[in-house]
Amino acid sequence: MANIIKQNLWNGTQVKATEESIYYNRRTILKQIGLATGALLASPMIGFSKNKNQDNNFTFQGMDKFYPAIRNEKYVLDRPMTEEYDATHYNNFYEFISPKDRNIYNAYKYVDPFDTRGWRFEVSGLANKTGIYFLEEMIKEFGLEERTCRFRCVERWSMAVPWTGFPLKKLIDFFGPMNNAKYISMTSFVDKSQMIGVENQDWYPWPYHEGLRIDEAMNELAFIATGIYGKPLPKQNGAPMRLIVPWKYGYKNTKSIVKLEFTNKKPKTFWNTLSPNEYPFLSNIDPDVPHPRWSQKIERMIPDGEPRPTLKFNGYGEFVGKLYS
Ligand SMILES: Nc1nc2c(c(=O)[nH]1)N[C@H]1C(S)=C(S)[C@@H](COP(=O)(O)O)O[C@H]1N2
Ligand SMILES: [Mo]
Repeated sequence: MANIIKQNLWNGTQVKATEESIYYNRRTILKQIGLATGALLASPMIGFSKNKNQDNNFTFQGMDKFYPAIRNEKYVLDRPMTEEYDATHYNNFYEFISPKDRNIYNAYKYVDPFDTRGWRFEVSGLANKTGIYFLEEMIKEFGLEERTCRFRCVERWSMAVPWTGFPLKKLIDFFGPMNNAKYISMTSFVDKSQMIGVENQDWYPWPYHEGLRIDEAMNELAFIATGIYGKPLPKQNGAPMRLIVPWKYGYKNTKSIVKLEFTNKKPKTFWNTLSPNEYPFLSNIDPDVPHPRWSQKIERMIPDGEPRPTLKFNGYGEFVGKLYS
């Protein structure tokens, strides 16, 4: 059993690594050839040319009235913002890997059946308030702000984007965890009939799940994103609510959350279950701690693969360093 899981994890990683380089190459090629070679552009590469009018698969879920939100200027970037097209098409979302192309970065093509309207999530465990809540009600309760953030995947690609949402701390304070709540776990939506990757990849421990220590979750940087680029999240980016913890590797950033639980036990996590040595619970970004199969010293900016030195805590040490001293 362990072998089967391992086998598939490695396959999955290969798919990711391959598609990552294909993405960069397509963009580089497109730049080099410009628009001169019509024949080539009629190939699938056309999907990666910039078309500002393109329907970006946004799902307004009746919540567009909350956007855009005012930007919180406290959180500044040290690099150019990633283009909206790239951040909303170069995604990691295993629930939407299709057996038709096995391409992790084609998630946006397969999200249509995913119904995110009228979103509710369940809060359970060691808290004063528990139950099922409408996201829309929570947005009214907490309000929305925009924040620009660096975001880095363990596979080394990185981007810099404006998220819209509310601090996770507001949500935690609302539910009032008890003193013995030491962790919070987060679980993603799962449904075979809406998610082609779930239907076809039964070796993964669905639903996707992750967790944080409560003190991490209460840090001002931990954020529930409901939007990106001043609009509600497209489905492929984790609509309609996902976690953003920018000092941790991308896989901690649970998408399409339907359940939060306050616990006194360290929650299991999806990737840690699959490969414990590669995906530890904390997973703080650190150039000096290599992944067992690659160095983390350098990251590559989407879309052109421009290298940058990895920063400890992704450059957010002034906010989160004290959590780990
Ligand atoms: N439910 C779910 N959440 C997920 C993932 C996933 O496959 N399923 N992938 C994670 C990984 S590995 C990364 S890098 C980020 C990618 O977020 P993005 O597509 O918005 O850039 O989502 C994370 N959250
Ligand atoms: Mo990732």
